[in-house]
Amino acid sequence: MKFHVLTLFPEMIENAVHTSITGRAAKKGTISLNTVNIRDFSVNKHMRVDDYPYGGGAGMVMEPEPVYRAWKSVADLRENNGKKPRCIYLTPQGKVLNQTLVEELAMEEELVLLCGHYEGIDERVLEEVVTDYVSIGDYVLTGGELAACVLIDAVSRFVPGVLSNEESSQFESIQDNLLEYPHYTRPEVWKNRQVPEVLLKGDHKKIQAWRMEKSLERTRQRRPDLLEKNRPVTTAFFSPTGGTRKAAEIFTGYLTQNPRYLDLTRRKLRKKKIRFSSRELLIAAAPVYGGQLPVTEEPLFANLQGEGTPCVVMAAYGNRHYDDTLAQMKKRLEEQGFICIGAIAPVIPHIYSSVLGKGRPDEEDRKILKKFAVETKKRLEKGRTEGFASVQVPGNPDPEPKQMKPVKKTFDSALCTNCQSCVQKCPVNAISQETLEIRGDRCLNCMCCVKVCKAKARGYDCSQVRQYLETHYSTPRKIEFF
Ligand code: 6GU
Repeated sequence: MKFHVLTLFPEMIENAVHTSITGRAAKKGTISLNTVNIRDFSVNKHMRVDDYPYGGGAGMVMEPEPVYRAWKSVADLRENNGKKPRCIYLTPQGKVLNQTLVEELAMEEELVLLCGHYEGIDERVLEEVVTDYVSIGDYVLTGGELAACVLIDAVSRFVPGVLSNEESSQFESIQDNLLEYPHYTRPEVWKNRQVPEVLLKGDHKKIQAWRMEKSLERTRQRRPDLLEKNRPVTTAFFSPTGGTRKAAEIFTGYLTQNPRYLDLTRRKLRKKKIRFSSRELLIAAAPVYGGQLPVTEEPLFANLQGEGTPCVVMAAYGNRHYDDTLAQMKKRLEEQGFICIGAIAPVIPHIYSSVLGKGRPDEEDRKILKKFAVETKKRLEKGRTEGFASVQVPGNPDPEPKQMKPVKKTFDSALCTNCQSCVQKCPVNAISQETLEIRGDRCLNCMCCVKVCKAKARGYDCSQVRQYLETHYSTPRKIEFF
């Protein structure tokens, strides 16, 4: 990440950024700082950069030309991809910086920060170069430099490689609008104060529960306003072979530290009615089968009931296409009280081919999933004040059910140990407990049984479909989101 700072006091920025963790990151080259002294671009023989305000009044105003030339010197430095660099003017009149904005800014490759002084900067140059107005809180500083340092520090923490593993594995509670739990180190007793008992024993589950409880208690006491913004996230997924689950987990991990997972691959959980309040968020994830939602006896997600609850739908597919799946999911969930605020179609390994979707989601996919997570957080924040907006998704919400050619399954009874794994794991209860035969009318051809069979007694032959798919759909597709 490159930070360019346009300022009258470069040493103020240099000193702050070249210290501590950001200093270490700058040394390593993970971040870089380029300060530009606006005074170097003065158009006045006395090197002045300010003048009296038109209309009179107290204070001086920074002239437009030096600021413009300073900005131009940076803009011209960039490899010109035709894009104006994102340029942030630090001002108490800006959007108040929060963690979502910090994360969003951390995804940029370069940022230009403009620091004002005196009464401000001539409005016309702001209109010309500024893309974002940012404040760091509701109080007034003497200039934008300290605010720029705060922004650089907060953004740098999100740049990969700036924090060590230890530093970044810290419980990022602010991400969920919760405050951190209290911390303790040796000695066990200090000034007659004991370290809480639970932390001294090694029960990790109990420790985690205690920390969560303290986080909540503390937020309730100190920052009740944050608690209102806290939104519990549930990810409900159907994933017979694990591909959808993986994509859903990656995305969910970018959204929250404390997700709840509902594995709807399990028949029992599809029957259980689950209600969501308007203060929650649902992520619903399913694989694409022949361009549509898989058809199960208890329809997928039919047991979930919202109450104006925002939801994000995810249709994971094996590099052919998601066709009508997102539209189907959106319709189904909106009929059940959810508002679909976003939709995404990640590419996962195809169940019938080891070539299609191989290695997906990859590094590039993770970037897109993260970008969509930040976008989702923005939509949630906006929805809190303005109400949630239902997103448009492509596809037919009511397609004719597709008759898919069944894949030929093989079963080698000589290898079978009758462990019943396939019977129990089959998402649609299509395998007979006694005969181990597959009921063709129920089978989804999801290949779960093949995957869970440790004895390798189950296999399948889909060479025809596979060849067709690999001939037509092997060019890797990019994740789309809406
Ligand atoms: Cl960004 N600038 C100044 N001058 N004062 C501030 C601020 C910024 N944010 C809060 N107060």
